[in-house]
Amino acid sequence: MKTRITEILGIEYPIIQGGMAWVATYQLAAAVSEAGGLGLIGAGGAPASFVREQIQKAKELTDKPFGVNIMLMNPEADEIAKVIVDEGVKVVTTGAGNPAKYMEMWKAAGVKVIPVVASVALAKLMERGGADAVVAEGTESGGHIGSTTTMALVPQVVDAVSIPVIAAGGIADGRGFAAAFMLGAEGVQLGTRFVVASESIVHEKYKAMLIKAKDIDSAVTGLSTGHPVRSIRNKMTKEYLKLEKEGADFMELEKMTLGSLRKAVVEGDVVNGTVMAGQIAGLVKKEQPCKEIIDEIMSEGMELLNKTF
Ligand code: TUI
Repeated sequence: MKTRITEILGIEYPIIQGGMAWVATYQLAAAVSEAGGLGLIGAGGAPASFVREQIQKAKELTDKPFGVNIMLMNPEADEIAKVIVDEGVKVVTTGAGNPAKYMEMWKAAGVKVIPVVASVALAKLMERGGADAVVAEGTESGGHIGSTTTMALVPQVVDAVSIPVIAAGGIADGRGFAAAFMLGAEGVQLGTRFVVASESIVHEKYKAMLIKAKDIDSAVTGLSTGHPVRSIRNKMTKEYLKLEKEGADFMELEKMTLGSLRKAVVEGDVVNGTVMAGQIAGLVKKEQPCKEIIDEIMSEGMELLNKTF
């Protein structure tokens, strides 16, 4: 399958693995790239030195292109932006902000730049700034989210820009893949499905919680702070939402979430930690290798796209 995304990125299948903080390590990124998709290392809140090591380790595991996702609220975002150029990373995606100030440096170094956007306005701004593509991410996603659904967002972004659009949010199988293409997307980005991949280093209790999760098991915290985050409902989200309802101040709420994703991913504390996941978690049924996930999505997706009614 050929789309502008496979061409620009030099990959076999238009499937991108989300750059999830703590989850998207070099092991996962390399496995997805080896399987013909685009793997991403998620910089999350990590220091630049850690991101550099991750990039170097990924290079040892694969000769295929992979990328790095920069979470723009990271205090070391400026340094990480430079590490990407230094290490010759081919693709960068950005989340949770506007990457305009790095665009010139990345473009000059030949890095493909793909900002994640949750609105038409930001998509247009990114296109004007020189982005090679955008990920239009709906509110069904896990982690930091916008408010528009994938179904509504993707076709509106497709109509508003001429660069290719990658759909994200609520996609986990061949049906979601086919639906995204029907909306005009030329690629898809999946997060939740790859969290439970065999190559994903997240704690087994985190994987088990996603595999058990149903359609309505996620909650959105942080609406009052302007940084909404979707995760699986647990003691942590209950307490956070209670404090939010009581009108707790920003610093008090922030203190609660500090280190909470690490707690769930690394320590397996899925009670007091933050178990970020998308609304599609109910569709994620088992742990499998990245190659199997990608092959399954491609065969099911292509069959649907070729079907005539
Ligand atoms: O970034 C994400 N998802 C994330 S980041 C993350 S790390 C984190 N941990 C705890 C609290 C907060 C974050 C976990 N998941 N997705 C991409 C995305 N970006 N979704 C929405 C946006 C976005 C939101 C606002 C992009 C831009 C924006 O504002 C633009 C501006 O002009 O500032």
